[in-house]
Amino acid sequence: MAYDSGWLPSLKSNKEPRALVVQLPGSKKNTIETILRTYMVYLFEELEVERNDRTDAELTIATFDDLGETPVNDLEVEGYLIEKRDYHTTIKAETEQGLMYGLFSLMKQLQLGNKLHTIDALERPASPIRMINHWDNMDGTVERGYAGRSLFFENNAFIHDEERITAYAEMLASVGINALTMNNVNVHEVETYLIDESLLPDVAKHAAIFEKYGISLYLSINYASPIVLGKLDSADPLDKAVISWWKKQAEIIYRYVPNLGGFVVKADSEHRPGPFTYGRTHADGANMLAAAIAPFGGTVFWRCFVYDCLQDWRDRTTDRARAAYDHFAKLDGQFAENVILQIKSGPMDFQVREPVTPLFGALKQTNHVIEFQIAQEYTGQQIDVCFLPPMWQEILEFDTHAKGEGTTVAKIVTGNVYKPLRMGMTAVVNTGRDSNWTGHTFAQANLYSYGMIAWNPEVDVKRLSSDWTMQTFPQVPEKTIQFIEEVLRESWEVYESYTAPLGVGWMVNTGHHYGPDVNGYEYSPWGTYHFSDRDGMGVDRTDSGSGFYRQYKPEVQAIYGEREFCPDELLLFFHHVPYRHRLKSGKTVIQYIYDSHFAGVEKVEQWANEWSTYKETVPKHQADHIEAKFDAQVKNAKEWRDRINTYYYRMSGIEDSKGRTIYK
Ligand code: GCV
Repeated sequence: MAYDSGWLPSLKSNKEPRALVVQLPGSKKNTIETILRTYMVYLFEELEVERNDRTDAELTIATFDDLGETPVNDLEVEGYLIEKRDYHTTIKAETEQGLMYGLFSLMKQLQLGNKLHTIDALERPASPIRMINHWDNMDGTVERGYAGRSLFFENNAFIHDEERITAYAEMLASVGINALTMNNVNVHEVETYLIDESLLPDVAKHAAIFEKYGISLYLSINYASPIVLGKLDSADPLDKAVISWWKKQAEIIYRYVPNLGGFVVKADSEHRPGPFTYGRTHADGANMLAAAIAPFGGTVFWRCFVYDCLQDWRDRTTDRARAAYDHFAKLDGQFAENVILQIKSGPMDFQVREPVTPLFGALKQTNHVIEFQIAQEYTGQQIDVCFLPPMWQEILEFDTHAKGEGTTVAKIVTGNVYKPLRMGMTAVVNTGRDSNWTGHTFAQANLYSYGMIAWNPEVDVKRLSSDWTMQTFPQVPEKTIQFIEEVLRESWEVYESYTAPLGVGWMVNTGHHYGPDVNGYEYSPWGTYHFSDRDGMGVDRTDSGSGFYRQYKPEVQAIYGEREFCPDELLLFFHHVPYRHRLKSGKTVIQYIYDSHFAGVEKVEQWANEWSTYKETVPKHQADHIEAKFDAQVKNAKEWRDRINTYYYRMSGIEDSKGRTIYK
């Protein structure tokens, strides 16, 4: 095998030195059998899978139907029950998909060292949509990909590596992911043909593999397809010729790929075509596509990442942070039932620290999902370690106050506030053809945890880091496990400490977005500024500035709108303050900048040093790989520290109170 199986059982797992007999009575269960034969074999010395009853079976996997029982506990399509009785365990569910999730969960418990006869569970996912988005291009590149080339494409064609795609589907299904787009939301010329008869048979083959694991395949489509493929002169959503072109195309698409989940659409965003060209709204655009695929059960995911990327930096009245809310809040209730809005978690773009977008809480009659970025575009690019679940958890726990106190984002996106909307999560995935799937081995923990959080947003994030570490390094001493867990848990705040300070964001190199360039985006058209001058820095989004904070509910406005109530970590997102402004910690902004940048580098150096004592305890290829990543992270952190500290020393002329080295 050219790739490892991530956290799933593998050669390195601890085996029980005994046999296990599993019986699979009733319906077909081919996927269940495949999973058993692929992974359970690593957990027991000998494995027997039996289709008929066996008196010595210790594990039965069967639907209620197979067992002739009435379903209990409202498990619906995806839930499962693991029941233990006198050394006999049964996984029960209403469907084979439910059984599959039950089996993965059981194997996880076994991997964590629990004995079969002690395991029981009753689980149902919190929301029906648990999706990932690939940003893969057909030439084999991956936009913002840091784990090798595309799993699906090369040389403008499909690769068709069935073994790898099957292993991938198993990995995703093991953490409950049930939907996937295979191509970039920036749909270029070649990828526009993914919905054409020339490529649909290839799409169908992939949809069939993923379907076995309960994963619906979606395609990102080009809004201008009627022009590119249909040779029409317009893509106007209200134009009869356009409507009928999409209708016919949908018939063709679903003839080839009857199980296609539907489309993901990036329209009127970063130079992509969209309904604005024709003076139409995003509801017009989305609904037209939705009507075309509705007869086939298709769904349109419509992205809300719509803003002016040709802004004049001199124009202080435009604020990119306002854009998603300004465009979409007013359209609430106007979208068809099979449209789901896809909303980035923050109002800007996956920065290491941003507030939650005010669009959560503003949509009461519209299906929507939150979009996270597992790919570490702005958070270290899978070179620097940055375990993202603590950030996601903070976002999900944010109280929008939309329907009184306690209206958290988690409650909204799991459909517990405004029912009965179709809700859930999606995320830009971090995988590619690297043997460990994710570039940095530690970045696997982000994919693993995303699945777990999408299944249950209330999951204990500490458990995620420890479960992932123990499953991924099953034969490693306790001390090494503790070290890895600690690094994961601290890593987001450490990354934040040596990069752009106090929520201001950006300051990255333009284009590729790795490493520091304080003014890289300062005079650009992207709406991404820090407004530093000799007196202070930060973006005024209060009433004296863009007024963005008013998009939140009054209780939230009261916090973000006032300097003294605004949390330190978001101060510069909402306020322009003098360098000597005192944070809640008592430190001045400038001293905080110096201190956090020195501390961040020290921490990363400490990790790199400590790794040299732990590396002996993990397999050599992983030890060397992690060492190389730490070394690169130290280099990156130092560059950030010195650029930021020097820049702000030169701007402010204020000395570091501790007299450390700042390159003046
Ligand atoms: C796929 C950011 C990224 C782009 C990405 C875009 C999006 O701007 O830098 O690479 O495009 O977000 O989410 O559509």
